[in-house]
Amino acid sequence: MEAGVDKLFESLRSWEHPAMNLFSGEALLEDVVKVILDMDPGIDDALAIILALNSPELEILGITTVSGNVHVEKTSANTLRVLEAVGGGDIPVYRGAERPLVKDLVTAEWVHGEDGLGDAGLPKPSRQTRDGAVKFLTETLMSEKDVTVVATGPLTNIALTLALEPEIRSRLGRLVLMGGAFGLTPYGHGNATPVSEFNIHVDPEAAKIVFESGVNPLCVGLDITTDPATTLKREDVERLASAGTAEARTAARIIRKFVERFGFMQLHDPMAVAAAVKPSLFKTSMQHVYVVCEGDLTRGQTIIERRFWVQSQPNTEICTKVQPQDFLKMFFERLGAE
Ligand SMILES: [Ca+2]
Repeated sequence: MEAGVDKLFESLRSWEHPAMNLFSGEALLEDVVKVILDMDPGIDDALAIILALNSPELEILGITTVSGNVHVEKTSANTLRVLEAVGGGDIPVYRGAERPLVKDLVTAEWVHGEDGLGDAGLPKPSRQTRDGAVKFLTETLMSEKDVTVVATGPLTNIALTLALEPEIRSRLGRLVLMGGAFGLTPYGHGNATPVSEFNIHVDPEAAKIVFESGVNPLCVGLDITTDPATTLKREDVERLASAGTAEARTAARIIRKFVERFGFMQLHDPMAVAAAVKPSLFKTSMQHVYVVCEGDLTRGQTIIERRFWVQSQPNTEICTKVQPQDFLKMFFERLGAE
């Protein structure tokens, strides 16, 4: 019987029309998307790693780290700690930018804990990260076509990569980023300042380079990630903790203190992974985005062009809606907490 199934898959794979999708929305094996995750774990980055590892639609080529929620020394160690907790220990991790391009680093221990992983006491990693995140990004994106990059931290590594090797702009499959607050929904206001989202706020010059690069990023911003319908609640921590998988238990451990304190947990970074896995869950809008680099309150603000008389090319695809139930169903299922 199994041999028969294998044969069927073999014949499907050899079909001449690779875009043919026989499983209504589910990826065929040849549709597997090669991804690099660029991140600053970070509680929600940790959940994004776990979701990505358990998404058969994605092949993770490597993870690059950056300073953001905490210093890159910690975000690098945290990436390894999460990978080792959920069986992803063989994925290469490359340490990236220590500080933003121009500004001084701003971190968020008050949100993510002193260790950046919710002070959950996850064991120290048994291996080291490798140096050279930007080198890894550049070499991989130049040697492999159509790789998707999912960036869920400040965009320092990505900006450096695009600046070093402009040809990557046309070779990149897709840049999906968690970042920005665009005012396109009632939730699209800031979290680092009243108008700025944290990732863009930390390194606005890098974000400006990325938004103006012509790669047309797909932005999963606060407009959808802070919609209360998509957040985890107190009871969800127990649901994860009591599930039988290492993935769910690790997630529960990492988010527990945050949820006890705030009463909820927004799934910013996992939603960016979901957008790479299943774009059909999202509605989007093409807009021209300006990034503000100056001002205590306005640094990192992402403003969309709304004046009809201004001729501007859209440079960004912004998510304006996610199906909350479908997204949460995917999240829980893939962590093994159905
Ligand atoms: Ca992050």
